[in-house]
Amino acid sequence: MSMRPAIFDKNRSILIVVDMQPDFMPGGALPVAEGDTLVAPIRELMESGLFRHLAATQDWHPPGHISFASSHPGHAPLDVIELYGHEQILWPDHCVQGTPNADFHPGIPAEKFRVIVRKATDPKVDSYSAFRNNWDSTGQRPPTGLTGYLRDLGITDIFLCGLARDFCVRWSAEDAVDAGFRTHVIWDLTRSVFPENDERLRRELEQYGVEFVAVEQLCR
Ligand code: VGL
Ligand code: ZN
Repeated sequence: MSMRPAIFDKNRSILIVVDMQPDFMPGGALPVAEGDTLVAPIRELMESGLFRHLAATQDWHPPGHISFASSHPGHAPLDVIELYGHEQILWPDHCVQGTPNADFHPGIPAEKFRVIVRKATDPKVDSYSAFRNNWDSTGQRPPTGLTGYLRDLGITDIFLCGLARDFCVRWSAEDAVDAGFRTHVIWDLTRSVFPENDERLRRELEQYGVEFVAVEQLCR
């Protein structure tokens, strides 16, 4: 069983709340089962005072984004195409910039975030991770700037929660490990688009060097 990190330095830790937007919740365009059940416990964690530093990501696509099935005639949501040499899942139109369902869920106290990364704003490139876009036409994964921001703050430990466990949380966690941060996923404060693959996902993240913690172990 995972435990609260032995050394939890409030000054060097940040909670990153990933994509807690209505489009990823039941009734939204790309609903994640039980996504809405995370709102109250994430709010509680944000208000607990355990974390001094709070950040968020927001999926923020321009209309007609390349990741939308609607931008690829003849394709349907969840089709997989090749884009710049990598697999791209095509999604329903979701989290379109400025639409109500792209806002933070009203139960998330967004005024507490000291930094908010709006991602997937490049019309031609998808972005799951808080740290880097997916691959672009030149084969690069351009950084969002968050790594440098967090290093400048003296952050050593990143705690991730939110949606979706198997996409934006996963990619953020792997990039955080690659950037040299100790990386913790608050597993019970995440949910997957494809929960049938959760066991394998957890094993793969563990192998990658991600640590897992349950919220009640943090807040006890
Ligand atoms: C996400 C699919 C497409 C996520 C965002 O937040 O995990 N998944 N865009
Ligand atoms: Zn998206």
